[in-house]
Amino acid sequence: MNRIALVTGVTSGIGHATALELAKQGFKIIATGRRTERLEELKQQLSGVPVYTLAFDVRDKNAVADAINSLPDAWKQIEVLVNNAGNAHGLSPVQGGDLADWDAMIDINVKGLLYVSHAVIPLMQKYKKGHIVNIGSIAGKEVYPNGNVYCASKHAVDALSKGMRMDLIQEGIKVSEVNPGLVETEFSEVRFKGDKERAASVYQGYKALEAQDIAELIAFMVTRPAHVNLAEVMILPAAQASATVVNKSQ
Ligand code: NDP
Ligand code: 8X3
Repeated sequence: MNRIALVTGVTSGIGHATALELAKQGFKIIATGRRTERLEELKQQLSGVPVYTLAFDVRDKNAVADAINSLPDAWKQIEVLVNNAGNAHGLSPVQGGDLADWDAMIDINVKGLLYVSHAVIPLMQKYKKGHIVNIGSIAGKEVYPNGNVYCASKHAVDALSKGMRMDLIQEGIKVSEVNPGLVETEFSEVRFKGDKERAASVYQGYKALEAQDIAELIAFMVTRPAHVNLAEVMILPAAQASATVVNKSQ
């Protein structure tokens, strides 16, 4: 197989598991994130699999374009793009919101996804083939108290996924969206700015999803026959019914 998948945010959580799972399915991996030492670790972990690492901040549109343009020709035939890089920053009422947190969420989750897509889509257009998987969230379908800007950023991902699907259909490029509920990753540690105890409490009293659960779903989506597009999937822990209803008594 000579299929290439670019995954953003492979240095942790869902992106890391997705890179490993797609490699297992035979994809060559373009692995991106900011933490270069973790990119190198992933490369070691995938020894035997062709891996190309690109370190950039998705907020920096010039860095994104330069990184994608710097790929050797053999790596430019990207078939699958997983727009995964993203995070929540803070959980507070809008009247007490931190402007830096708001900028981070909008710049990373929304504009970053757009910058990476803008750089990769022309490479897919060349071959009239491709599959973009955007990682949205249940927070892109519902709003919860204090989730204001994070929820808005994921609602934007939801709108962009639908819009991209419409626009790219004539290019032969599939667009899918995966909307996870609670997944135990570094997500809450980032949201709560390194407060490990508070982060751990988010996942206590029930069995949260694991990054691997999402990775397997993504791998399934991108290995369907050419005529099939799993356009949108919400994946929740069995203990979760909505963004705010979680059975923590298990
Ligand atoms: P993690 O914090 O474990 O991973 C986030 C990844 O995003 C890291 O690899 C990080 O890499 C990368 N990233 C963050 N900011 C930037 C940036 N500015 N530039 C480049 N890369 C960046 O979280 P998850 O794996 O949980 O999150 C992955 C995606 O899943 C996100 O979009 C998140 O919103 C979404 N999601 C998560 C859920 C959950 O409950 N965990 C539920 C629903 C959706 P680095 O720091 O090295 O740059
Ligand atoms: C991550 C899930 O519920 O914390 O997108 O927003 S949630």
